Amino acid sequence: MSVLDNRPALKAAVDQVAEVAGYLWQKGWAERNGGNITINITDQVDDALRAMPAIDEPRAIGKTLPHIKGCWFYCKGTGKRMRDLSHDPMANGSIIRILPDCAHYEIVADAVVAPTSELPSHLAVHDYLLAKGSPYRASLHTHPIELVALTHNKKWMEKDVATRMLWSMIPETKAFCPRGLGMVPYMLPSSVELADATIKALDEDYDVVMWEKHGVFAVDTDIMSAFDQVDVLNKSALIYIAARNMGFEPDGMTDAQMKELSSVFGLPK
Ligand code: 2HA
Ligand code: ZN
Repeated sequence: MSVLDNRPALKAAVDQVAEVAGYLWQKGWAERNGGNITINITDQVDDALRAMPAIDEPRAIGKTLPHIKGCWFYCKGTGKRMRDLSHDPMANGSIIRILPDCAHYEIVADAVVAPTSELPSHLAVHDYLLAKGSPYRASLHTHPIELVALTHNKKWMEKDVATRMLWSMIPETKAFCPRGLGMVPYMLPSSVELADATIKALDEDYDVVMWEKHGVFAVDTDIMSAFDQVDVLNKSALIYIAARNMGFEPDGMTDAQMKELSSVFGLPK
């Protein structure tokens, strides 16, 4: 028996996380327990699930987050591997509900799997998204090799320098990651400072934020769309590297070509 049984909408959302977790592993972006995924599943929770008792004691989030009061999330488990989650999402992640005090949560799932160590920062992002009235329900943290490599050079950490280069490698990147890549300087993983800086960068109007020498954090309506934004950015980084490996600096699309793309596709920047 699983809480996903006879709940096709909830099962589809969790299965999509499992599918993305498999892609992260295949791409080499998810060594060991690297990366995190959380999705807001409140809309997929029915009354019967709402009435189910928790399977463990309430735990503190470590923050008070008023906008996620009563919300439900599927979260990757702490220390769990994406490659394991891809074939057994309920043994490597769990479903939690936020208690009315907005500072504690409890697990309502098949097994007691403690959520990701990055839970406070992921939940703070979901809280921010709901406060803003955003339709985004998914957040993804992963370690895309080529994008992380870019951040080891100060030039690419300057605001929108990497964005312009990545957008200019292939038209799809600007079309499908239209807000570009925000940059957050190195901060300790799991720290409150990193969570706050991430939310600030998302608020400056990025969907994908780069953590210097660490990884990306992406938000979108669902987890597949968040993955797609990171995937197109990393594809551009690969094209840049391929050109450099052929012995030249790639020209990139011209400003006029980018402008035309933005006006035809109705892109925001
Ligand atoms: O949870 O990638 O940054 C594993 C991580 C933390
Ligand atoms: Zn990480």
